[in-house]
Amino acid sequence: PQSALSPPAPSFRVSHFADVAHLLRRAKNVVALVGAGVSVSCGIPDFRSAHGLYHSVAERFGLSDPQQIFCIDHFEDDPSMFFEFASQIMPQPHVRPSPTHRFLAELQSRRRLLRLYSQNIDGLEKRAGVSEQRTVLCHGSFLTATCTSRACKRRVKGTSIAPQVAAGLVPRCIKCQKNSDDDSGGVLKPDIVFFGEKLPNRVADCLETDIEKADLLLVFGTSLQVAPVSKIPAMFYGHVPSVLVNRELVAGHFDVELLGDCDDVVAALRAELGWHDRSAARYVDD
Ligand code: CNA
Repeated sequence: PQSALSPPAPSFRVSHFADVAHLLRRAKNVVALVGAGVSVSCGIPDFRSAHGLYHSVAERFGLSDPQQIFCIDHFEDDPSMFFEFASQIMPQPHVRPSPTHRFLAELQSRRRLLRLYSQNIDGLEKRAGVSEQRTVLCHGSFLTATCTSRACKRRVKGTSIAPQVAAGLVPRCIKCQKNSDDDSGGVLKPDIVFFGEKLPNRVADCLETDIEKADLLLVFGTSLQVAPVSKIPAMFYGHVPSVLVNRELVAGHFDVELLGDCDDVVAALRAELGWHDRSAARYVDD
């Protein structure tokens, strides 16, 4: 079937488009799991690729293990390193969703999307039009931030700390500042999930019902190296067909592996499906 595809025609190691298109045509309850790879074409680097953020972080801060910057213990000892870096991962208002984000929104508008589990913190799935009800932000988001002072725990909107985060400064809680003698105030930590923190309850709650209902699993742009999200695909094996779309092979037992850039794979799949209606996948802010 590859020869029958419209351009772009990427070079995939496995070409099972007709099979995947067939599954998509019949599917009514697709579960999608995405990682940083779906936002790379938007100009947001992933973590673990050769030009990923981990390499720049390791160089800039001289860390042997760049994951340290996202460890909660490290953050509690010294949040300044995280905030020096945070502007690079904070969602920027000018960034547009990728064709893959729009494809996920298209699955929703074609009433085929049961749920999108996203490990990303850039908010681009929402900007593409995937509803909050259909989305599970497994690693939280920058939409809100919480005061780390145990006595306070005040929650604020992410926009209220955005200027400080953009400037590389540690945002402090105004409420704590008013009550403290030394004017310091608790650190306002964006509500993204650090290593050592629990995932939001919504992940387990949604999985409980979605595993029963799903009829297809699509995994896009993730190295599947971060637990416990890396364990999600295995929960669906055997119940539903599973498809990996990624630049490289990752650990797992997928029924189909489409290797290449996810935007190219999506374009080829849409061509195979005959989904040419661009209005089905419009940006919400268009
Ligand atoms: P990762 O470990 O960096 O892996 C990314 C994967 O995507 C790799 O296997 C790449 O080969 C693959 N990839 C890169 N570009 C493409 C592409 N264009 N098409 C297809 N595949 C591609 O990132 P994960 O998401 O697996 O790791 C989980 C972390 C990364 C989560 O906690 C995220 O919060 C965190 N992260 C998020 C963002 C974001 O929100 N955009 C950016 C960077 C990191």
